[in-house]
Amino acid sequence: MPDRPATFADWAHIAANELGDKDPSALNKDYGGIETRPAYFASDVPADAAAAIPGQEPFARGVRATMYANRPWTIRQYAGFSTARESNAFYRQALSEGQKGLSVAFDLATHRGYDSDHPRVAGDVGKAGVAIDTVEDMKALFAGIPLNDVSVSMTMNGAVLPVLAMFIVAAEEQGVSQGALTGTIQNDILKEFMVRNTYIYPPEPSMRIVGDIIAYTAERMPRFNSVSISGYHMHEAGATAVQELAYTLADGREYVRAAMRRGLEIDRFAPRLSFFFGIGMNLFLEAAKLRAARMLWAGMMSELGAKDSRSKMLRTHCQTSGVSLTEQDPYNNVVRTTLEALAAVLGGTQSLHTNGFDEAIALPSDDAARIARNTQLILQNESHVTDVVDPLGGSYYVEALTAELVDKAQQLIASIEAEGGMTAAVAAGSPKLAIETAATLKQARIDRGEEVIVGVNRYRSDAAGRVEPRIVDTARVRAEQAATLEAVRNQRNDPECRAMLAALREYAAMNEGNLLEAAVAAARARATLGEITAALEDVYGRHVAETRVVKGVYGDAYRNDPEYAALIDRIERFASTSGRAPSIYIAKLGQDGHDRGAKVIASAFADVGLTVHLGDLFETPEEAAAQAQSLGVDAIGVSSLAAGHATLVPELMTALTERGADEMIVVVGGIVPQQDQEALQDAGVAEIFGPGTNVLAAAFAVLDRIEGRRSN
Ligand code: DCA
Repeated sequence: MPDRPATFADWAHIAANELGDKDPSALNKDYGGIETRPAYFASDVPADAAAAIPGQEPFARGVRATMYANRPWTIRQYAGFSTARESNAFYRQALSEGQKGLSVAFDLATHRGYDSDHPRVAGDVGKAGVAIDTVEDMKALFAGIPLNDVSVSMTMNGAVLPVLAMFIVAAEEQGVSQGALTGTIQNDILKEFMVRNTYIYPPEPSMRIVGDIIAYTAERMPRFNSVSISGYHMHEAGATAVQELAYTLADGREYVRAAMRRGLEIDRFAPRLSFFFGIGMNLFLEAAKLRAARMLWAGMMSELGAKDSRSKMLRTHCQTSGVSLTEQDPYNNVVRTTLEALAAVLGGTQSLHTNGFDEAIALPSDDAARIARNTQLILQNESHVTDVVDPLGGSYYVEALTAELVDKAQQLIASIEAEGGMTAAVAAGSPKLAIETAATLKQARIDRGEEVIVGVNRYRSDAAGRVEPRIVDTARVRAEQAATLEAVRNQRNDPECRAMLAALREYAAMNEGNLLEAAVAAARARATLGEITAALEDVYGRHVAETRVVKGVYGDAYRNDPEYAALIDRIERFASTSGRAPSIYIAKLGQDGHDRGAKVIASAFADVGLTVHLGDLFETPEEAAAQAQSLGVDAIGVSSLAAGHATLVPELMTALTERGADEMIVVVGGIVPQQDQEALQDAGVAEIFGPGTNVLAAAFAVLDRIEGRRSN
């Protein structure tokens, strides 16, 4: 044994006996630009890691000296569905069973600033979250929940002004002043333009709204976190760990700069900026990611001039990964979520959501929600992981990985800076394209079996359990919401409400005043969410994103693959007999902006030789039918990830029939529960591709259908 710290070379010497002719580097792994070796040693640990103390800058080992030994993380489950009344009952039950904080999921109609009775949102109301139209809904949502005691996070970005305003007014009418409110508003619009797509206005006015909220809360809501700078959605869209870190922190820097440009002093608002990361299955990488994030933020904030140590603390919420869940053999998801939760805890998260095991299928059932919550309770109460602060500190591997992540993320952050900062990069679309490329690569690796997913591309089982998901009756929710809306509109003082909306419009048009302050006054006068949104839309307009398809990535990964070659061949034969390639229109219907699946499919199908038209986001079924017909495509592929399909796909079929285009093949991909599958097939849908579908298999199936239809 050497009397100095061991090195990789020492190990390689010993390992040679087991490796034979194989070079040790054959065991290296690539985690999206981070290359790991099969063994780590004291010599791999950077010198500053040994000096790190929990609770001390740059906080690699945690933002608190005592961490969970003194106070465990907050169990904060993201939930919301149907009406405010039903969600309220769910929250109260959860709080009585050990949950500590609330986290509200709003439906897509609310996200995009439409009242529930708006015709564009017929398929979305109450589906992927709770429907909120007025202060009355917000009051019902928190009835019997003391808002001076329970901290509330609200995932809202597009319609952030009316939602936060209604929350403030609901609390006020519950007897809790805004200064006493604790919680977080997501208010992170930049990542919406990159991945999640629940924006409303164009980037520039959207950034003004973020700034107004930071300013308002800094002054009047000192306990409230003004932004939850989110990497989660990038993670879910397929970003690598380095991309998630770099883009999230670069977004954070952009918000700080925007607030400073308004004359706010950095240490006045920065302690209330918070973060949100996604946690996937790579246990140590994900734990190291949180450690690296804290180091990067502390450095960045010092550079920006922060003096207060609290301004440099990266406090974060984490959520286990939704895309890591599988529809096949769904009980495996309990195990996946447990491991991801452990990674978040080992990384030192402040607050955590664990997914329900049935979330690859639909909204979590009561059973799945209870098990998800209990996963955290078991970690906190039975596993003893809370007893010691940062138990991974000093691990050769984790410390080296942390340093490597910091280094690679810094390089990417520097390149964003060279592009002119994140707002400019987002406008140019470069981060979005980089994430889409990473997602397509990952899909190709899964389809080729290079990444194993148990129960999906290996170890499939016929005995896999089924689940009974929660189904929301949108028509009923819409009817109830419409009745409340009507009552509110009838009972309010209309001239006063109109005056408040006019003032809001004026603040926007003149670029003066604080928009949140005006929105609070409008909400108090019972203006609806749709009206507040529309008042600003009059001035700012609604943003329409450009859709682009990544080319070549999927095809490159498949070079030399016989099945891939067979598919290409078949498409070429089709083209030579028909005089053109088979064609498909990929549509996203309703307000569901989750477009990773649609983008990956569009990109892979284009690479195999189909003519692919990618539709705009947020189309109505009628608009999609008209587009597809005018393009003369053979098939329409609808991607549905937010439960709107049950209403929207049958409407699409009707629209096609009415236009005399019912020979067009319709396939659906995404999250479609068994119950809905039968209804969709009855409506004439040719194929349904669930999560985990191999993309080549899907392309073959679509071709079979197109050829079958043509030969009939
Ligand atoms: N010793 C003493 N006090 C502690 C300790 C400790 N070891 N750990 C935490 N605390 C205190 C904190 O200082 C904090 O009080 P403060 O707000 O007055 O400073 C309080 O306990 C709450 O702890 P914290 O760690 O801040 O946890 P949360 O209130 O749950 O906030 C945070 C977490 C990430 C900052 C917040 O933005 C959040 O909850 N985000 C959730 C976002 C979300 O749900 N998104 C859904 C998609």
